[in-house]
This record gives sequence, C-alpha cells and structure tokens, in this order.
Amino acid sequence: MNNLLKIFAVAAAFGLTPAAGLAQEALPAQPKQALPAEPKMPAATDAISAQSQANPAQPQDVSGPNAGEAAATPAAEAAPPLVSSNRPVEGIGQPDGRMGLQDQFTPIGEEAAWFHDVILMPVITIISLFVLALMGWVAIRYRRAANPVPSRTTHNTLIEVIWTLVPVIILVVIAVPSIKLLANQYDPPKADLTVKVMGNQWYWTYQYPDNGDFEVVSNMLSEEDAKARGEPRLLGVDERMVVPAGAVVKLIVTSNDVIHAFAVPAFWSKIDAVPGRLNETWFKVDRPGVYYGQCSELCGARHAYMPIAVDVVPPAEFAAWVASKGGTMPGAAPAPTAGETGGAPATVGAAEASEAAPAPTTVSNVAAAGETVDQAATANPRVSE
Ligand SMILES: [Cu+2]
Repeated sequence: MNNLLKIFAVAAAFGLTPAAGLAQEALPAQPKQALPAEPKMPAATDAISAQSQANPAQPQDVSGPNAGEAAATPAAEAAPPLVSSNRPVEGIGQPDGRMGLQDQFTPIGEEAAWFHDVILMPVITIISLFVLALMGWVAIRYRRAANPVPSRTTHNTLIEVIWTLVPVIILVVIAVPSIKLLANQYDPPKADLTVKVMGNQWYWTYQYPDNGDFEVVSNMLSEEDAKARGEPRLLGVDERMVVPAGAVVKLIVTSNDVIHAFAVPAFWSKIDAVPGRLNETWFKVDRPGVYYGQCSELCGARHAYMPIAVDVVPPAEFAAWVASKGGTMPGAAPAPTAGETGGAPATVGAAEASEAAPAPTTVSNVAAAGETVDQAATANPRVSE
C-alpha cells in the first residue's frame, strides 16, 4: 500500500507541477509609477540596446544606429506608426483586473483552463471546506469543558483505511488529466511556421527562418505612444510578432545575454530563454487578434519593460506582412510579390508588395519596410548562423 501511495504521489506531483506553475501566469500588477528617467541605466555595451532603449517609442529608431544612416529612405518619416489591423481588445490577451486565468485561445490553454476550473479548483475547495469542518467539529464537540474525562481511543481500522484510500483516489483523479495535459504540451503537431524568439536586455527579437530568415526587433512603446496608438500601457510594442491564424507555430526560444522567459498567458505558454540553449514550445490560435505577454524571468533593470505582443492575422495578411519585411513565403514562388522582389533591394520589394497586397492599409508594417535591412544587420552573428 505504501509503495502504491508513493507511486501515485510522485506521479501526481510530477503532473501537477507544470500546471501549477502555469496557473500563476496572471500578469503581475503593473507598477503605478511612470517610466523612470533612468539616469542610472548601465552603459549599454550593445549599441542596439542603448539606442532602442533610449528611444523605445520611435519606430524609425528601433533598428539601431543604422537607422540614422539609412534615414535616406523616406518611408521611415512618412510612415504612420501603426502596427497592424488588429486592435487590442479589453480582456482578451491582456490582464483586465479580474481574478483567475485569462481567457485561453490555444488548444493547450483550453485544456489547461478546463483542468484548473473543473478538476483542481473544485477538489481544492471541497478538501479545504471538509478539513475546516472537521477541525471545527473536533474543537467544539471534544472541547475540554464538554469532556472532563478524555476518551482513550487510539485506533480505528475503518477510518484509517478510508483516510488512506480516499486521498489515493483523489490523486489518481487529478493525475490522469494532468499527465495527459503534460504529454500534449510536449508533443506538438507538425509545425506550419517556426519563429525563433530571442530575449535581449531588454527587448525581443523574432526571426522567421521559414520565410527568408528576416528579423523583427520588438521594443516597448513609451507611455505616450502607447496611449496615442490605443495600446495597453507597458504592453504595447512597436513591432509585434506576427503569425497566421490557424497555423501551428513552433517557437524556438533562446537568449542573447541573460535568462529571460517568453510568456503569453492567453496561450498558456511560458518557457525560459536561456543563452546557448534552444527551448521549444508551440501554440495554435484560430482567432485573429493581438495577445500580450511579458518577460517572466528577472533579467535586469528593465525586466518589466520588455513586453511581448503576438499579432495573429489572417494568412493573406501574414503573407503581405512577410513580403513587407523582405521575406518570402515557403513554396510561394509564383506569388507576384516574390517574383517582383527578385534581386531588388528589400525596400523596393516591400514598396511594391504594399501596392500589390490586397489590403495594403491593413498592414501598417509595410510602411516601415526600410527597417528590414537595418534589422537584419542587427542580428547577432553568433545566433544567426
Ligand atoms: Cu527578460
């Protein structure tokens, strides 16, 4: 019996731990104070970091010092600083002050939220109330005043069997869906798109190896810019990670400097970004929209200021966005934009793409196409190899 207990306990603990960790994903309360002026920001050795952090809200600057040299491209000045057709929606993909988990938009998220709501919370609540009632009953019924002569009872076989078996059954009930969820998390379907996510102090870069390996640098918007664009404070970014709706997206997550963690609560996705190591996770979102997350590993002074914004767009819009970045769609050689781009400079190709795209105005990133070249230049050679 003891061995059986141990096996179940270990299995349940193993299965529960990740779920419990993920359950804490609710974004922390955002600090009330305005963005600090940061006179003490350590001298950034990385020119990109220094530049982008100094002016995190200027889309034409985020690509680093190269942007100044490349300012000859008039697109940067003319571009309205829109991000995509997706607008943030209160309560979807971002915290809205309620208790509990955010609404889930991935298969794993739905499964995990069901596990939390239908299995874990009821079990925890029933056990807590039951134990509380037992303790109340013992404290009142068997208090000293009512029992001047205490009972000398020490054993009761039936009760001992019950209080051994019932917890075992509860653990089994929890372990089955828990281990199933764990297995599903680590057994992703075949990926339609791979995005390489890199943490940096203190911003994210997203590389698209399936689409010509272009890179997007994502910096947080300043408070004023976030307000102007209707983005949530401390969550809005200048360049979102754009992915197509309904596609299985594989994330390869790593870091350029210290340990970060890529976390998007609405996707039930949280994974460490460790230098020198590739971690993998996945998500599939059917509903177009923008979903926010934050770095979830203490990574330095501006840890709180490197948010994540994932833009889930219809596949056609994704293709237009890729073209605007100078990238290509796999197996889409006959596409007019890809053909026209040919050997032309990325900016020219992007400009053409924006004209050829069915709905150019919805893909605002098209306008900032000049950045593509600059951003590629910012890729860390060590990782881009
Ligand atoms: Cu970080």
